[in-house]
Formats: sequence, C-alpha cells, structure tokens
Amino acid sequence: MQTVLVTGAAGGIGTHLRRLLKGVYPSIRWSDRVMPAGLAADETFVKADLTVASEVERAVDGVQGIVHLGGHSVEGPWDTILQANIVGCYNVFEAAHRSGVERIVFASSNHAVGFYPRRRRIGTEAPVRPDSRYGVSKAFGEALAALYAYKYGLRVTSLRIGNVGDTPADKRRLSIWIRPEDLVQLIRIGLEHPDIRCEIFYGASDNVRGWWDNAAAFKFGYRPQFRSEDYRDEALTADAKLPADPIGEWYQGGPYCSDEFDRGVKQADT
Ligand code: 15L
Repeated sequence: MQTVLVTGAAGGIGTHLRRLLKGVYPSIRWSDRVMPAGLAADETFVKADLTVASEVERAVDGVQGIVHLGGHSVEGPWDTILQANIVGCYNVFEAAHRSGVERIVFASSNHAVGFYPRRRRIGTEAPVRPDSRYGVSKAFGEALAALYAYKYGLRVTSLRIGNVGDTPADKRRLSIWIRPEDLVQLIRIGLEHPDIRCEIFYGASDNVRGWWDNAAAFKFGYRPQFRSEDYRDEALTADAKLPADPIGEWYQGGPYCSDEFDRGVKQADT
C-alpha cells in the first residue's frame, strides 16, 4: 500500500486514525466534507462530498487502498441516510472500481445485526437484522462490498464496528467496545493481508461479555490487545444512571432498537 485514502477523516474514528496511522503507509490522503481540526502541515487533505461522484473520483484517483468511514454515523431521517450512506457508499465503490483501487475497508456497524437478542451469539454468517435505517445502510454497504469483490475483484473487508472509544461507556458497550488500537489492527489486516477476498469481521476488542463469534477475524491473525472487563466498574456505574429501556436491553442494538419500536410489547425474538 503506497497511498491510502481515508474518508470521514473529520469524524470520531477518523480522528483516532490520524494519530494511530501516522507513518504506517508512505502516503495517507485524508478526506471529508469539512477540514479536520488540527490538520498538521505534513497531512494531506482532499475535500470531497461523498454524494458528488466527481468529487469522490478526484479523492480516489491514484490510491491503492481506501478506508471508508465517511457518511452519517448514527440513525437519521431517510433522506440523510439515502444521500450520505447509500449514494455516498455507491460512489466510493464505483470510483474505486473505475480507478483500479485494490482494497477497501468498509466501516459497517453492529447495527446491521442489531435486532438479534443479546442472549444469542452470532457469527458473520448470520443474516443481517438491521435495527434502523442507519443499520440498513450498513447492510447495503456490505452487499456492495460483495458485488465489487466477486464481480470486479476488489479485496474488501467490512468491519461490523461495535463502539469505538478509549473506554467502554456503559453495560452494552462492555459487550461491543473496541479500542482504537484494536480497530487499527483490523484495518491493517484488511489493507495488507494477502488472503483477503470479501470478508466480514466484528470490530470488537477482547470482551468476555461479547455476543459475537469473531473467528473469521482471528483466522486472519487478529489478536485484540484490550479487554472491556478491565473497565467494568466504571461502565456499570455509568449504566446505572441511564433511563430504563427494556426493549433496548433485550436486543444487541440497544437504543437503536427501542427507538421508534412500534410493536407494543417486548417480543422474545430468538
Ligand atoms: C454505531 O454504529 C455508531 O456509529 C456509534 O455512534 C455508536 O452509536 C455505536 O454504533 C454503538 O452502537 O454504540
């Protein structure tokens, strides 16, 4: 990988990556609609609105790898999701194919499978169960990844990211948390491992309360270095202050599931 493009550079994960990917690849091109705060003189920035194909083509031109983080990162109105995450994601994959990009790491989300109950342990073969319009857009991105991998030969890795942060914020996050350093390990597997074809990995650290079988990632050498249980007391104290949410507590996607939930009663979905 000579040149890597990172979309969504001004967002939360992008900000962690600017620190952690420094010096890892000869050239990194950071892109977003807005300039990231505190951009250093030695960092290259390309402004691009993902909904404008010509701007995406310009950002993608000449790179070998893309880390696609850009788009709307939470639930939102349909038109917002449609533009940022459906049209925007399509523009990135299409520009990548046209300009001969070799690899894409796509930031999918746990919300592509949020409607699995917490008592289920799921692998990456489980059919998607999106918990929101946002989750649907992530399932769409995973489908695009498969199309561009199997039809056009891109090497693609979709990371179903849990929750990125220095520490897990609450009880749910004890199960899905990933430390930025562990996420970088997964991104580097996606950009560098010779056997990547079309993979899905869970973006989670070493969490004993985890709900996901991440054997696929382990097979590619992923060895998470951080354990959510080390922060258990702080996370549970913070959790005790949250309002009760029986629907959210039943499902893996938490509040993304209870938001707009219209079935009246808690259903024991299996
Ligand atoms: C996500 O996919 C979001 O991008 C992030 O903001 C969090 O809401 C996270 O999921 C989560 O589930 O905690």
